[in-house]
Amino acid sequence: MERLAGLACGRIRLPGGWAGDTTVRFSPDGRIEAVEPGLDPALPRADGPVIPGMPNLHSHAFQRAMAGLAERAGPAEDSFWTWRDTMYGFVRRLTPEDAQAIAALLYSEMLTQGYTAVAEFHYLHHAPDGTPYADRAEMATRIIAAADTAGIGLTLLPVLYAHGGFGGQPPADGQRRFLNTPGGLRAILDAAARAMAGRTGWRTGLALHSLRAVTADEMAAALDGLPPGTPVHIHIAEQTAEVDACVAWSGRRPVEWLLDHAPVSPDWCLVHATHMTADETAAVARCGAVAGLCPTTEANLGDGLFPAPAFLAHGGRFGIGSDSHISVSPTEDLRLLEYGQRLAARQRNVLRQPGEASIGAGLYRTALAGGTQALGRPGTPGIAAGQPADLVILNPDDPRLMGRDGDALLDAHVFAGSGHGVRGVVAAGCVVVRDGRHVRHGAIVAAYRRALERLRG
Ligand code: NGQ
Ligand code: ZN
Repeated sequence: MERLAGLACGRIRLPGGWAGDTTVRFSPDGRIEAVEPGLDPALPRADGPVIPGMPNLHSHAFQRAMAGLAERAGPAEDSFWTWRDTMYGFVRRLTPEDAQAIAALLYSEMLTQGYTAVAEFHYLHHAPDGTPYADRAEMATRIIAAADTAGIGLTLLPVLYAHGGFGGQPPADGQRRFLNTPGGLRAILDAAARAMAGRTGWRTGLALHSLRAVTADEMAAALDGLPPGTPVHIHIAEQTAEVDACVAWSGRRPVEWLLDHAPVSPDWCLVHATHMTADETAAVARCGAVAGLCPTTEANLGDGLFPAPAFLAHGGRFGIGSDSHISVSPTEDLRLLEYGQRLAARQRNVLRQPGEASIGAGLYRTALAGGTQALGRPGTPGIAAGQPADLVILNPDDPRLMGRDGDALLDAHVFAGSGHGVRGVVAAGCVVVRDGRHVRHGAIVAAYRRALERLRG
């Protein structure tokens, strides 16, 4: 992949707002070194307006290959839980090679849509019968290899998954590939951290699958000794049945229980957090954790609506993720986030950010900040010195974007349907998307096709 020394940009969205002629210089390891006024003629020229790449804060890569396969009505009422059974059936046959091919395809798709980094919530650890692979980190290594192939930034979150329900219930058969003790998980984490060393912006963190999957003691053991600044992600309060089961077990709702029993801080990302009371909503906002919103998956699985207006009113932070990858588009997820609220409130322009009239630009900026925080990337989010050089070049020839400038461009990019809005993408200083295509498209798609054939055979 071509590594750039920088980019000369005629229009660019910087942390402080839109700017004209600007030079962004990259260090040899792919970080932004300086942002300077003027166009350096020695550097390549961006052939469209430049915006920061979006972090994707929640992904289960393997699920991309089952997108669309759970849209057939079953014998009884379908739900999140029947979808989950389909997913368990799907992972039964998946090999490490398959997982790598699917992840590489997915990550290349993310890049072409303008996601430049991903937090992989990785729980598919073991062989189909639940035996760890000879290398316990085999599956983690496949994710790392896939991110390398695609050239996306990676925050790898090996997931602690130990039980099948609240209070340490035994796991189901379909969950065997996911299971670890805190010690087993730590081994995967350490191996992954070694394998990932040296890549710009890459890091590990820790995930707890859900309060259904870990006991209080296991959670404490997993968190013990984690350096401050390490991202900690957890699925929480996605489904009302989960809330009911949590109350039946503990007398507390999931978010309430978590805030009482865990050191939830800005290092944490509460994925979904759909079902919260007003008090829970305010408390999560106040503690500075990021709400990890995945609107297309949450809609696809019939979760419910996140209380976004109240959460934002309390200063809450959020980012977006594509989760099950029923959609792999940051603009589609941002749009649905706003549309869900419009449908519920019967209003327009609901999720406005303080001091910002533009809904598209406000959502983009806020999700960028929340995603950067959730991926464990310190510093000013976006196109700023010290950050990985993750830039998206919009396509001024896309009719949806023609004649638009500044925040109106972001409003059109987010809201005006789908098109070919992304022309080029630079991730950690390397050109990964050119003319709307991933630079390794052919080889990545061929490997994906072979994996699908294997899975079908
Ligand atoms: C997952 N996905 O782990 O893939 C979950 C479903 C579960 C979402 N929550 C499985 N969207 O929660 O047990
Ligand atoms: Zn998830």
